[in-house]
Amino acid sequence: MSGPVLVPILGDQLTRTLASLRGRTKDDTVVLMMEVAEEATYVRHHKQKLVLVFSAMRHFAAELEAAGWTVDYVQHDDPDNAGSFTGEVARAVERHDPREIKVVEAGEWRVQQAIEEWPDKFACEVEILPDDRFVATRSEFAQWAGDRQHLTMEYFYREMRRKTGLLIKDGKPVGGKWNYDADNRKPPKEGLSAPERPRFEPDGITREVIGLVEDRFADNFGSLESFHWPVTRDQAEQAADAFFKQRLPKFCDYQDAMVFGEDDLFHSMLSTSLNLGLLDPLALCERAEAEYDAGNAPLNAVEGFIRQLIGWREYVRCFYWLKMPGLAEANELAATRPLPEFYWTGETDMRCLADCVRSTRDNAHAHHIQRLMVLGNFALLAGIAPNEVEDWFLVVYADAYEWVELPNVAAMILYADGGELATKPYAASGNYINKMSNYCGDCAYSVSEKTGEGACPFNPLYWHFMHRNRERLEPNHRIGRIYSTWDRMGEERQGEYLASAEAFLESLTPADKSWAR
Ligand code: FAD
Ligand code: DLZ
Ligand code: SF4
Repeated sequence: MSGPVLVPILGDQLTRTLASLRGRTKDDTVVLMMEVAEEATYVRHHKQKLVLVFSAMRHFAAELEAAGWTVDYVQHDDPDNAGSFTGEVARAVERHDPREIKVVEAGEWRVQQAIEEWPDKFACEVEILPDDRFVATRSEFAQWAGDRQHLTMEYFYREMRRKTGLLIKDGKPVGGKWNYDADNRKPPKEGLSAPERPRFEPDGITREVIGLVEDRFADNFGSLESFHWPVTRDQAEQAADAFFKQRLPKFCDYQDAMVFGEDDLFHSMLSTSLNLGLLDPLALCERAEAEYDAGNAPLNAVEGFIRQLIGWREYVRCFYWLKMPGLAEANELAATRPLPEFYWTGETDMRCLADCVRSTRDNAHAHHIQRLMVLGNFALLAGIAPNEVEDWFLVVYADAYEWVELPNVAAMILYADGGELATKPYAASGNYINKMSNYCGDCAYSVSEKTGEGACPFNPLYWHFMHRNRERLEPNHRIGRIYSTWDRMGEERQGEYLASAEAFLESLTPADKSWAR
């Protein structure tokens, strides 16, 4: 075979310096990009995610073509579309008779399984390259994990600080501490709101994709009324510039705060661009460090932002690859309750949950603490089956890919991995939500009431969760002491908590599973 080199680029590999493009000559390469039904339907993605991925792919193809690359682009509505990556690569092999296929490994296990079959399926050479857009390699992480019982993120993060040299001076962490998280828990002040972030009006390409999604995915979850995500590298960089100028200084002070109707506060809103490959995480961290060096942002903000990227983001990716495929089936706490319907409709009197679901539906986004301490905490306390929660989180967010979603859902919020990632479950009663938000004041439930019909449901659910998981959780020294409080309550009070929780759980309407798959 003497044809060109075929370079398939997947929808979350929209990076000009991708390993499969580096060093290639343009007249000897055909880039293949494929909109395929299999990816659009393995779960029923939020409409904004579909628009985002298709629009960003089409813009990226145009950018490559403008730079002189040959791009073979297969659209979703092409009548000959084979519907899968493997099927489309097979058709491209027929068209181009390539001498070699060079592809960067997939971000998700499901897709990587398919790619690993290509060397046997196709007659030409197939080279699968590591995705080097991350700081940590999978083998480096596996070595670090070794036979540690807990894979504490903080220690991994320190390794990444040393590896990158970020906020390191003379071999020591700048400011003397590795982590300033303790300074990052300010409750919201009255009237707290963040500066507006740039919103990008849909251009012709995006409008065409909106038409496609409205036509073919009309019944999927979510609103398309306001689609403003960055879909090109230029737009993503504008969004990053605005974050560094306007939000970074307060990024950490209010990182755990929640305000009714304020959907992103001081968060960066950069995860969609990062996960598509439009932004480079290391370059963002270097930029954050430069803001600190220039005196434009305090150390706690800059360290916190860097920790999210070279700490948590890198850590969850490596954790995913270390634990798959078992992680997708993990259910340490044997949780079996169906997902309640209000996760889709937002129809609940719990004001915190209603607001988080509303933001999720309108924006395909909710910020971290809403995902963790409201939506996630409720699923944990109520004992929702991990597969149902995982599907929901994979469907509803524009930044959701299994490599980042699954560790956060299965291990961080549901403790389904048995505590390798989180040393204790992130379980909290209404008190926590009340302290960190302004949700409770106008809620139909009373956060100060512990049991009975009008009590905040998080209060009895918290004790129901602790009680039913006692055998597993009591030996954990980080949480075990809570049981002396429970025991001191006495049987009558305990009975009131358990009866209130059970009455509430009984009242939940299960969701129709067809929302997700
Ligand atoms: P910021 O608050 O501005 O944080 C900056 C960046 O740090 C993010 O853009 C993200 O890239 C990274 N980051 C922060 N926390 C995490 C984390 N726990 N794991 C990985 N990266 C992190 N993030 C996703 O990208 N996709 C998901 O599908 C996803 N699902 C989640 C599910 C649950 C239950 C939880 C608790 C968290 C999840 N996250 C996910 C992590 C985090 O909530 C989002 O990255 C963040 O809300 C995105 O908004 P932002 O860009 O404004 O983040
Ligand atoms: C999320 C997504 C969707 C909805 N559609 C496509 C697609 O049609 N073509 C494509 O290349 N990528 C798509 N993606 C992103 C992929 O799911 C993503 O690249 C894989 O998760 C990588 O493992
Ligand atoms: Fe949520 Fe409870 Fe507060 Fe209502 S009272 S907003 S349910 S935490």
